[in-house]
Amino acid sequence: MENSNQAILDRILTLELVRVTESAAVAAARLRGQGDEKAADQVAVDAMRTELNRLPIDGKVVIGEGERDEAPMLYIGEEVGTKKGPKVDIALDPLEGTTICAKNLPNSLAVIALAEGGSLLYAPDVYMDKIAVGPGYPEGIVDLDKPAAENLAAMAKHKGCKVGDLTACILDRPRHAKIIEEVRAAGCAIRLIGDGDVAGVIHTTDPEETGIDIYIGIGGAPEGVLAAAALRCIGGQMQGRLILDTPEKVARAAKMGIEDPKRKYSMTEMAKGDVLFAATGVTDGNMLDGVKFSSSEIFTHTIVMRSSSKTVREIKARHQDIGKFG
Ligand code: VTB
Repeated sequence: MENSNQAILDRILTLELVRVTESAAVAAARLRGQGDEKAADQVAVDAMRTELNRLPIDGKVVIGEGERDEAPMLYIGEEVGTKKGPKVDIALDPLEGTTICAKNLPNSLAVIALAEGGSLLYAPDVYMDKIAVGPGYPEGIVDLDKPAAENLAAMAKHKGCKVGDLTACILDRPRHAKIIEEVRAAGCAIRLIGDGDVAGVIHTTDPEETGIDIYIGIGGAPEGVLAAAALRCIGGQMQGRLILDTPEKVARAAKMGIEDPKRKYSMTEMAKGDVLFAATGVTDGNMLDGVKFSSSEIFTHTIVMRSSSKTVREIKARHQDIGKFG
């Protein structure tokens, strides 16, 4: 398989993907702190789409900016790429954390995942209940359906530390009041984040660097699939369950092929097959630096990885041809 044309192309694509997220990140970074989420998102979408259409792929957006009638660009089902290349599914978020970018707070990212056609979960834009931990734990160490205290105790036992030495990352939302209370009662530290749970999940893969051991809570389902794609590449465990709490959502999900509305998905069920993932920092974050501008250069910091080889590359780029970013 590694010597087939497809595999060689995928290896090249891994690096090509960097240009795609770099371009979106630079565009969004120009609008950091401007308080205009929509404008920042729009420029990121435009830049990502332009770069994607240069890639030698026959790509289909499966997780994108929204349904076709609500998103003019990078909508679910849009075909991208030169069409001269492998059939691939694409999940993307040109600006994950629009609010954090608009406020210039940490951890907004430009993100993309690319996988063999048919291997990403076609998730509707609803909420997903998620739990994620990084590599190094035995399979099944945590479970979405177990109480937080039990999950945290199992992690601490495996690590040989106290629950109080662990930190959980949770989106700061009223819907999380109960889980926050449970985690605090267990003695675990919490980092409450305003937005950006793709970064929150990825941060579990390097607790020493990020200070995050586990991600818990309800965020967007599209972000869940993107995060699962990332963990597939670095290692770690994740489970997700779509929140289909109205007949309308159940019907929408059914149209996308989801038969069991209560199903708990493993990481591999959300992103199977060979997956490529890239993220470039827009604002400074715990793992990635944000874009930096000088009069003659632009600096970007990107993480790019591939599930089949588990290679994780960090690319710090200096762009002197700043005109290419428009
Ligand atoms: C998360 C987070 C996103 O939405 O998925 C969150 O990753 C969940 O939705 O950055 P609510 O904001 O409705 O709670 C974002 O914050 C924004 O897309």
